[in-house]
Amino acid sequence: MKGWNGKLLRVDLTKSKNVVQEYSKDLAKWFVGGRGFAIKLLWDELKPGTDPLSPENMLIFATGPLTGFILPNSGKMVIASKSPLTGGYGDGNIGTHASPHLRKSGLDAVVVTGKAEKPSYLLIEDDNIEIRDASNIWGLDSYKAEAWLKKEHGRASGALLIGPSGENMARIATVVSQEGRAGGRPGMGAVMGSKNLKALVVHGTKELAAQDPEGLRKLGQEGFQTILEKSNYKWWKRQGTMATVEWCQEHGTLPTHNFQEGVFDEAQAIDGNTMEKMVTKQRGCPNCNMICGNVIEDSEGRESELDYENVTMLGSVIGLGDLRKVGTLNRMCDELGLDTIGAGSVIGFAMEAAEKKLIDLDITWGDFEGAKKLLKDIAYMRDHGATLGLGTRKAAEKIGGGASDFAIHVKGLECSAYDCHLCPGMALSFGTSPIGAHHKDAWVISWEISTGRRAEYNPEKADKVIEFQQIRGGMFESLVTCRFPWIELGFELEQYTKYFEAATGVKTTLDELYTLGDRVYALIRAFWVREFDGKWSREMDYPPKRWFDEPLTKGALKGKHLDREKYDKLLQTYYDKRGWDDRGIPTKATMMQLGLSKEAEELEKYVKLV
Ligand code: PTT
Ligand code: SF4
Repeated sequence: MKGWNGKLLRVDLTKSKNVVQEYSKDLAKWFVGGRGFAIKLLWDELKPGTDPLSPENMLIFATGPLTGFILPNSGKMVIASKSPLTGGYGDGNIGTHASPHLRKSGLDAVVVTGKAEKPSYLLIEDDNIEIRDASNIWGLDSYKAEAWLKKEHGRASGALLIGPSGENMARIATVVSQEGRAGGRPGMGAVMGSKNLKALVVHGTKELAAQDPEGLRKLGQEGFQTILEKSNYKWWKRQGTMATVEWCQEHGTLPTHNFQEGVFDEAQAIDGNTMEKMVTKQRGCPNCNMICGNVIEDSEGRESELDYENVTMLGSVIGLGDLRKVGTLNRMCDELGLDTIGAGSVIGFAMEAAEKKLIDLDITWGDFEGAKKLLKDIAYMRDHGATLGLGTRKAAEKIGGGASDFAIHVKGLECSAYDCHLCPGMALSFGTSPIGAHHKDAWVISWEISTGRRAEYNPEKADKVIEFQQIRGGMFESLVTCRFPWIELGFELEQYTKYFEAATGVKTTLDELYTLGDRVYALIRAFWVREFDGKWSREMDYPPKRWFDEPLTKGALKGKHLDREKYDKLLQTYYDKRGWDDRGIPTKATMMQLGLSKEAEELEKYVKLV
């Protein structure tokens, strides 16, 4: 089984034991890697109803068969678990040196269960696997803790770690690496903290075996060259994801003041052009020649690595029009290990709740010092932060008084930075994303707007959402490489089938990889339904209420809002095309077609399948 190492590491922190296991060939064949592995392992092994913050929950770090080879953008990894933020399936994708190192240690994945007696970190150095004492770095921010770990284990090693927010189990805590990479928005950092696990440090030196090493080497070389020759390359290197600020402002989709508006008066002050004048260096993931992390000096003279989501959620969403100050909030999130999207969303929510006098908090739109204080309070789960750190949905439920009407989330995961008052396709993407409101699976907004039919609810929008979910949510998350060469520069998708064949010796087609996406999606949906004990309805796939009920009051889109009836029809079209029933549950026939007959049987214990 070349390409795959065929082994995963299981660590039980309660018993302080670990074992390297060979996994079945079927797992590789049907679920490939990354997200595919994660959902299959969670489905098979996690007891339904497990408390996400209990020792029994499983925390999975999973690479794919392309990870770590010298191929374009192959330094990524999926981190997955049952989410303490949503109660369903959660994962994130992070670029980190830990990814190639894990593969070079002879492993494809690590599954962590249990809870260590005291703060610990997991060390993997090829076959040497140890659970080590982390008491001296527990409580440190992620920058300081990573610096200590690198000193101890060498700069070349890779580390994944949590900051204080993960230790305190803030539900919007993420996993961080390399001072500016983050992954696992649905509270993966809190799961790590609940296990007393501060970090995972990996150093692998073995050779990663491919079926056709020479062919793969050539393909990789050509791939890197093709990227350099793409017409968009130079523009990408200038602004990376930050070009999206200007684009969203122009199209009225830049979320502002907790998604009340789609334009921000001070957008220019936080956009990519402003950033270009401030950039001091660029950083990125391993095996990448189009690195996109733009570093600026923040308002306190420290480095901060910017991305579109970070800047918008900590800028326009909270009414802050000063890029260096936004940079400071962003840097704090990285240090504290807080997801910037979750953090910006709960702060925007808190500002609105304060304005409406639903909470006794002295904070107003754009209040930089107030936002700084809230970030710390959330990370340490104290004062108002103890409520807000539960995430927007739960905080709103606790606060009451109609606060849920302006809690911007789907299934408990805060929306990433796209206002959808007039983007039904993107709203459908948020509604049906397998982890809650994340743009990562189906970023259809650019297509939707550029076709000039953004206000329509036509069936092509459901098709596009599904196609993107197959490519981005299925294929890239399971092969585990960065999708940016394809979506940002137009790198050819067919190349990935060639990489797959040269790495594993298994011939595949894009259609087969799309079917893999459908399989992964059906099983993730089954997992949610099982975790909700069969109590599932289509309302779970609705976008935030605000986009239906509160029209925009500013800009060219003034007066626009989503139409509930039309959205519901579009959702039905989506279900029909996916072979899911009216509740949004895969039918028995769909499950069988995807090779999930055993899983369908299990699901029938919780809900009657159509
Ligand atoms: C991702 C989400 C995103 S998506 C961003 S910016 W983006 C935010 N980044 C954060 C951050 O930084 N610090 C922090 N404390 N919290 C953050 N939360 C937010 O998390 C990221 C890039 C980006 S930048 C994107 S879109 C692409 N995402 C990919 C993906 O999901 N899959 C894939 N196969 N390739 C991808 N390539 C791109 O990677 P989550 P990274 Mg991230 C600092 O994980 O949980 O999915 O949330 O991984 O290494 O930082 O690269 O405009
Ligand atoms: Fe990482 Fe950006 Fe390169 Fe993708 S393009 S691998 S996110 S640095």
